[in-house]
Amino acid sequence: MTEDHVFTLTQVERDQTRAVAEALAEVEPRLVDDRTWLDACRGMSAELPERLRRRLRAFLHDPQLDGVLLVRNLPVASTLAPTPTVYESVERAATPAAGTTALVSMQIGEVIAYRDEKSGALVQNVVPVAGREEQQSNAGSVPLELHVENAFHPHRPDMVALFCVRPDHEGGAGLRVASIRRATALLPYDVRKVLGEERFRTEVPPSFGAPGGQAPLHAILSGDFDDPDVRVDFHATHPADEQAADAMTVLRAALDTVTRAVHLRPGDLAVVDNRVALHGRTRFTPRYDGEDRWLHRTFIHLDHRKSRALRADNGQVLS
Ligand SMILES: O=C(O)CCC(=O)C(=O)O
Ligand SMILES: [Fe+2]
Repeated sequence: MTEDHVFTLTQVERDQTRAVAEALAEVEPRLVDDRTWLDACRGMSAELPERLRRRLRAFLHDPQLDGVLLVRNLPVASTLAPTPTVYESVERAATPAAGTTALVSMQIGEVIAYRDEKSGALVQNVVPVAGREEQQSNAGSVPLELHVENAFHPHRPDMVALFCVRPDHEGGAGLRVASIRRATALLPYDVRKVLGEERFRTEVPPSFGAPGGQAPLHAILSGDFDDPDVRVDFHATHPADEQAADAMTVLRAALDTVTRAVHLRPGDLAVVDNRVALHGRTRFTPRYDGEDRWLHRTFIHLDHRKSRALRADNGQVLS
């Protein structure tokens, strides 16, 4: 990958960010999901370094070919708690790391969550969980298939932010990112046409109370023919007919060709544009010793109003 997608804070900018995150960590009741704290976070996100805010603004205008922005050299804590080990772990405490993740996310848009996923918490932990190694979720450690986040959901995130708190022991775990903007050029016209038709279904996870019956048909590519949005999860999306299956196979090969692995280091925050890029993860070996790989994750909507009917009291959680 060219380095166009990387933005590195200077030491001065890092210190400036640390000061904002530390001030935010003092805001009562020091809970991420609390409305008062979130209001403070939204406001304080305007105090992030100007160069970073400009870069985020440019990324919102155009996510470039890769559909990912990697912000490096954000502040990290000098002492860290052990990596959580439980399933569905979330970060309710407004630690500086959770605050940093929320500050950058709030500068991009509105942080949202789903009542039916990770108990509706806005900052979630991505950690390996013993016994779930083989699972196609962020608790696993086998390769995680490329996917658009919550591809089944009509109000899926526009952006996904992943902040590295702690890397895996061997530094081998890679966040995989594949951009449809890069893959489209590799797709024959006829394949693109099929992918643009409602010939695919994406399973709804049981936690979202899958209504009896089949998930609705949807297209994988939509919008502009030459610069489409993408909606597919290679674990959960299924073709409805043979031609659709063939088109998915070609799409998958094209995405595999353009996939890049990003090895996140502490203080790195990846912003993935969930409309034009898929993400996944390479294999790694957890030890479950409190020092395992640990990311904070947020979901971001760019037009909060669109999901208003699903959010009680104009809060952040969709139900
Ligand atoms: O572990 C990773 O790098 C990404 C996991 C993932 O897909 C997610 O948390 O949404
Ligand atoms: Fe994901």
